[in-house]
Parts: sequence; C-alpha cells; structure tokens
Amino acid sequence: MPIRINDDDLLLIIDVQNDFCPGGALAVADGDAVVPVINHLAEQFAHIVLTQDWHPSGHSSFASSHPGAAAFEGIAMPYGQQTLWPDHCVQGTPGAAFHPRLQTERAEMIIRKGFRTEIDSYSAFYENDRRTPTGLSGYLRERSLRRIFLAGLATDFCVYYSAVDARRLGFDAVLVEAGCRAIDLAGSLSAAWVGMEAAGVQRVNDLAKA
Ligand code: VGL
Ligand code: ZN
Repeated sequence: MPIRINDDDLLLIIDVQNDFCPGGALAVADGDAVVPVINHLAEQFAHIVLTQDWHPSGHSSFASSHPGAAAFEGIAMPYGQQTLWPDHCVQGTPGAAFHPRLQTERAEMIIRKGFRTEIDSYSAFYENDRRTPTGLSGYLRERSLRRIFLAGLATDFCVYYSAVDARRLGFDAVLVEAGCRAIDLAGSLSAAWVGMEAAGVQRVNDLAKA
C-alpha cells in the first residue's frame, strides 16, 4: 500500500552534513548515499525541516574534552550516559556544512542542535537530558503539521532519538529507511530498531513514487 503524502506532512531531514559523510570527522559508512534519495523524497513534500548538528569547539560530547578518554567510549554526564565522539560538526567549519549536493532551498526551517557546551542533543526535539526542548514541537503544532517522515544520519542516533521523541509528543512518525545510514556502535542499530518499534514508529523502505 503506497503511502500518500499530504499537505500537512513534514519531511524532517536529520544531519546530512559533511562530517557524517565519507571523509568527514565522524563518517557514517555510505552516508552520502542518502543525498539523492532525500532529494527525491523532498520533491514530494510541501514542508521540509532540516536539522544541523552544531557544536562549539570544546563541546562536552567530544572525547578531546575529557583527558584520558577515547572516542566511542561512554561517560557519565550530569544528565545521563553519553557516548564520546571525535570532534565533529564544529560551528562554522566545512564539516558542519550540509552535504554540497543536498538540496536545502525548499527547507522552511533549520533546527541547530548541540550548541550548548555542557549538553549534547541527538534528537531534533529534546537535548540529551530528554527534557530541554528545541522548539520544534511547538513549531509543528502551530503549523498543524502532524505526521513526520524522517531520513538522514545517523539511523541509530539522531534519527532514532528524533523519531521516538516525535511519537512521545504525539506525532505520527515514519522512518524512510532508504534515506538513512547508521553508525552501528556496539549494537546501537538493533537497539534503535527495537526502540522505534516499541514507540510505534512506522518503518518503510522508500515511498512509492507518486
Ligand atoms: C550524531 C553522534 C554525534 C548524529 C550527532 O547525527 O546521529 N551522532 N552527533
Ligand atoms: Zn554531534
């Protein structure tokens, strides 16, 4: 049954930035493969929002900010457990820019996240304390946008957290798998699928071309 895209549906494009693509500081395998898929998807939507991971240098999610710690280790932060990452998506750097072939012109808003030094933000809706809002849910409600299609990077971190939060906030959420790629760190991808299923996130491979 092909899904019909309506005028009150939103495409939420997560973190399609150079640092998450091959050659980037936190490259996701095959990450740039999502670009043509998402560009094509976007043609079908009246509403598009982009997210942009946007860290100050010295961000607390960077392993380099924790002497003796290594990237991809976990660490306890005041707000909970946090994975440490290589320095990535530093504000204003080429790595933080959107992939050059991502079509961004029709996006009506860009949500930047992770811009506070002391807290990371995977989700487009909440920072990693799971309580501090980004404002996206208020925006969507005011605009009467109710169903959110998600694609981007990475499936098991920012896409996953965004999809689960969308459900938690009462939106319908549909993950478009062909438009996502994963980091897959210590079982994170299978955990993400389980979490999304439990949250009622719908999963489709691609949208049938209208
Ligand atoms: C992401 C790790 C750190 C993501 C962002 O976009 O999935 N992952 N920052
Ligand atoms: Zn980040």
